[in-house]
Amino acid sequence: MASKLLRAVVLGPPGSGKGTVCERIARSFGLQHLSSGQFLRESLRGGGGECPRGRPLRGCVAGGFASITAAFLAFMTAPFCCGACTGFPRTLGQAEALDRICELDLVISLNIPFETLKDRLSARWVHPASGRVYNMDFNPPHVQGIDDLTGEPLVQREDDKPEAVAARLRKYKDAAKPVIEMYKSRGILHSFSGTETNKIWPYVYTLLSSKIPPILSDEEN
Ligand code: G5P
Ligand code: MG
Repeated sequence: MASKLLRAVVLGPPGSGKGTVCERIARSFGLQHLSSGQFLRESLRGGGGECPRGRPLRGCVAGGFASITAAFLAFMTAPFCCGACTGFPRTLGQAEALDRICELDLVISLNIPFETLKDRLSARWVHPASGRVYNMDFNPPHVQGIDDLTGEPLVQREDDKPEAVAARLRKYKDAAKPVIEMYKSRGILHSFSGTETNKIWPYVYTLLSSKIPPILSDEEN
């Protein structure tokens, strides 16, 4: 049976780099990255995504979970599914539901200026099947418009259009405030501000390293 390693969540507005940071955490510390946004997109597309240890994400939907909360609680509490999570919890209700059954070790909150978010999201391209994320400035694919690993086409997310981004940000601010306050009062909230993931990352890495031994150095990401 797998032992408990660490349960962390990464919070932040759309485009703040939750997915990017969480991928680095997953690689550097041998954890799983669970993304509720990717989970929802997979579910809408009819499945196909797999969590890194081979359990189909769509199984949660097919398995009769009534909501994303129910599905994520099942993932977060399964012994094989310890890891770092982005996008969940997103509301106080979700945070309280998670709280009732699972103790988080730490919460990372990313604070990135709005102008930076808009620029990043307008340059983001994704590989829908895997959720791999590119950015034309930050981490471009080897061939423009093509996924590095599969050779399949990349697409832009519908909700990355400027008008959708502004609405998502407003929604995030309202929903996230009480969640952040709750974790702050617990003393497990760690906030990072800046405009560049590469500058934030070494601090995140150092924080995580104080809780769990890394398997890669921070430069290896
Ligand atoms: P998602 O998918 O969770 P969001 O809006 O929370 O969506 P998003 O857009 O996926 O978050 P991110 O993961 O924070 O953003 O950011 P990212 O993809 O890592 O980075 C953004 C871009 O910037 C990328 O192109 C990346 O390469 C680039 N980048 C990173 N760092 C840098 C840098 O330093 N410099 C530059 N130039 N670029 C950089 O959720 C989607 C929707 O699903 C629903 C909601 O409706 C949500 O809006 N949902 C839920 N609904 C209910 N309950 C839940 N728990 C839900 N979870 C999701
Ligand atoms: Mg994301």
